[in-house]
Order: sequence, then structure tokens, then C-alpha cells
Amino acid sequence: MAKLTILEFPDPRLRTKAIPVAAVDDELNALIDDMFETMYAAPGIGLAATQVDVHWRFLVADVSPDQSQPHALINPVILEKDGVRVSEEGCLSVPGYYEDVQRAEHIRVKFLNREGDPVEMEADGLLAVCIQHEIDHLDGKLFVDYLSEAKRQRIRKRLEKSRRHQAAAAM
Ligand code: GNR
Ligand code: NI
Repeated sequence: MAKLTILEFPDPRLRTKAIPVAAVDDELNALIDDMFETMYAAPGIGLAATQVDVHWRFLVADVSPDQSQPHALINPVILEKDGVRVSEEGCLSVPGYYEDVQRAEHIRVKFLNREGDPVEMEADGLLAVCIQHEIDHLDGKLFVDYLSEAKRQRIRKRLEKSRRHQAAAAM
């Protein structure tokens, strides 16, 4: 197992549209293990392959408080969306910023599980929000894209500035 590096906004690689997974094999399952390790260590409740510079359509999520409900969704497709929910979102690729985003409250999603079998699942609340957030990543989209241009630019400038300070402090 290995912890992977998470790309940060405004890294252009976060804008890549991921391609469908062709085969659910040992290589993919090893990557999924590494993504769970990376997500739990962060800590976060979800992680899309895009964020670790792998541009295949899969994601991991676990919104439980005790790491007891790991979900790995391969080639996820949302079949149904219901209701509206506004909640505060954060993102491991936009560290330190939290903003309200409007999503569907309830979703039905189909995907392949780690064995390669097709599965359908219903999700509500935080898990539904998380899966929508992760599928956005697979399409090259970030939660800051739902904010005003001014807010997004302010976040980008502040993150670039703090990264320059980090780089200078490391010399
Ligand atoms: O850890 C995360 N928390 C979170 C909170 C509200 C809505 C979405 C998320 S996902 C985020 C981890 C992440 O960046 N996944 O892409
Ligand atoms: Ni994110």
C-alpha cells in the first residue's frame, strides 16, 4: 500500500476528463487500496482518481465516522436525482476552503464493484453529496466552479500564495 500525492487547485491536471475503466483487475484494485489509504490519512470522506493524477473513472468514499463503510465505485453513472440540498463542501484539492454548494438530496447510481459486477445503489444526504462531488472530479469539475468567478479567483490566488510561502520555507 502507498499514500498517493493529491493534486491541488489550480493544477490543470484536475481538469482532465477521466475515461471509463476497461477491466476491473488487480492493478485497479491495488490503486483503489492506495486511494482508500490516501483518503483516510488526509482525512477525507471521498477521493476521485483524478485527484491522484489517474484519469480513469473510479472513486472511493466513506462517510462513516469509524471507516466502517468503504465504497469503491467504478464507472459510476447517476441514474436518478431527487430533491435539493445545500451543504458546506470542502475538497482535498482545495485545502482550507469551505463553501455552500447545491446538489441533489437523493441519488440512484450504477457502477461496477471491486469484483467487476454491476451494482445499483441509492444514496442520501452526505453520501449522495460526496458521490456527486467525486463524479464531478472525474469530469474535470471542482466545487469552486459553482462559486462566483470573484470567489474562485480569490481562492486560487490565496492557494498560490501559500504554496509560494511553503516552497520558500523549504529552501
Ligand atoms: O473530505 C471531503 N469532504 C467533503 C465534505 C463535503 C462535501 C464533499 C466532500 S469530499 C471531500 C474529499 C474530496 O475532496 N473529495 O474529492
Ligand atoms: Ni474533492
